Amino acid sequence: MHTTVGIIGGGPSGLLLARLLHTAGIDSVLLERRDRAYVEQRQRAGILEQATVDALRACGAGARLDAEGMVHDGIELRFDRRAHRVDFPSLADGRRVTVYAQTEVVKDLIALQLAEGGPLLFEADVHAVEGADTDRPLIRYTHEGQEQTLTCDYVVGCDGFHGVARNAVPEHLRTTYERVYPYSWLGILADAPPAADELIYAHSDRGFALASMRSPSVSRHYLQVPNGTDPADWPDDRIWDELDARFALDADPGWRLKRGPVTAKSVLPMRSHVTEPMAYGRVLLAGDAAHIVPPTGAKGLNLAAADVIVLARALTHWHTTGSTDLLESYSDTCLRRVWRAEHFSYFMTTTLHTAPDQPPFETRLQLSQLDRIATSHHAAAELAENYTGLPLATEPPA
Ligand code: RFL
Ligand code: PHB
Repeated sequence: MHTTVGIIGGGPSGLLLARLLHTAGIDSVLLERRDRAYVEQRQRAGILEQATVDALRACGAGARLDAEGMVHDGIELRFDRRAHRVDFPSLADGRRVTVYAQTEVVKDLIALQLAEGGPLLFEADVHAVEGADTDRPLIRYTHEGQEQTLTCDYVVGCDGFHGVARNAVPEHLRTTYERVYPYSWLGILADAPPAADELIYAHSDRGFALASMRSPSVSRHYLQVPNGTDPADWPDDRIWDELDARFALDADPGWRLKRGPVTAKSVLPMRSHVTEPMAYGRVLLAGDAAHIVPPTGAKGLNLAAADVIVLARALTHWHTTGSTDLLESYSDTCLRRVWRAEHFSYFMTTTLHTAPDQPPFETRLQLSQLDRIATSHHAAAELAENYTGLPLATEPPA
């Protein structure tokens, strides 16, 4: 089998790329190792930047997003037992974010691609990418018990952090930057109305907490926990009590989260990771395959979308003009934005979490920084601009 663009991985980056290419009249084959139900149920991110929303609309996946997505104009920061709201439109040039779960984005993109796109194969496990430095790179995969090969003009690795495509960049040309954090998140889904109209990020002397949502009747909350935490050690009542303690406000001592049945519970470790470059020959990497951020800045899914928006433009330019200019600058163009999001995610994470054995000096610095955001237009604007998403660069740095 041959295709123009072979896409490995059916997460948000692979699915959105397949749709953007389809819209541009470029054929692709998408290979996903898991089954459809697994991919559609994986609980992950929830915040979409405007550029992500625009790309989903442009490729025909906007209907349910527009009907069910919740547009948010800000977030609340709680620290030192007080609350401060960061207003996005007034600080960041009218920008807002949309709360719409990754699970729903993935469901919408899969339904569209199966209805009117190129082949999307589930349970197609890729084990090798060969010939990156030739005109005909090749993907080897197993599907329905058979060994298969797919030759391509270009291969895009959208296969996440544990994927195989990254190995197509020769080791001596690859640089990896990484930071692992000394804490994890315990995340829950609950059949309970959200805590407030907007998300609440809390710094407390008991650690970080985040109150998010999936719909007017479903909440998604997170607690900082030690690495290696077993969710079984956290019965529902313990989770709710701890969330309430971390969100406590002196000015409103009766404030409590709305409780309800907990329907999912999991622990996720936190990591920052960048692999450079994001391309070698005719193999290009996008999304978590090339970079990971800790989720505190809500950037992972949006960075994945930004990569494939830039990549779809570059592939379309090549397909219509024969010029590989934009493909050659793809890695540099993306990495500039990736590093900004890496810094913002690191900043949000290290400002809001309390490390084990954190010296009191550092806690005072965190509180000083949060107070600065609450009192300085410039400091708040810096947060708002990064949170709502910086403009998509179309050119590499000069
Ligand atoms: P994904 O979503 O990991 O998709 C990669 C896909 O590739 C498939 N795959 C293969 N397919 C074929 N052959 C192989 N050899 C393959 N190897 C892998 C996988 O099955 C999978 O379907 O990457 P993508 O598309 O780049 O999208 C990135 C986002 O998913 C990710 O950045 C965010 O979800 C990050 N993230 C979160 N971000 C937030 O902003 N808020 C969150 O609460 C949040 N929670 C999370 C997360 C990431 C997690 N991971 C990756 C462990 C929770 C988790 C658990
Ligand atoms: C989520 O709703 O899952 C979510 C929201 C904001 C974050 C991380 C996760 O920073």
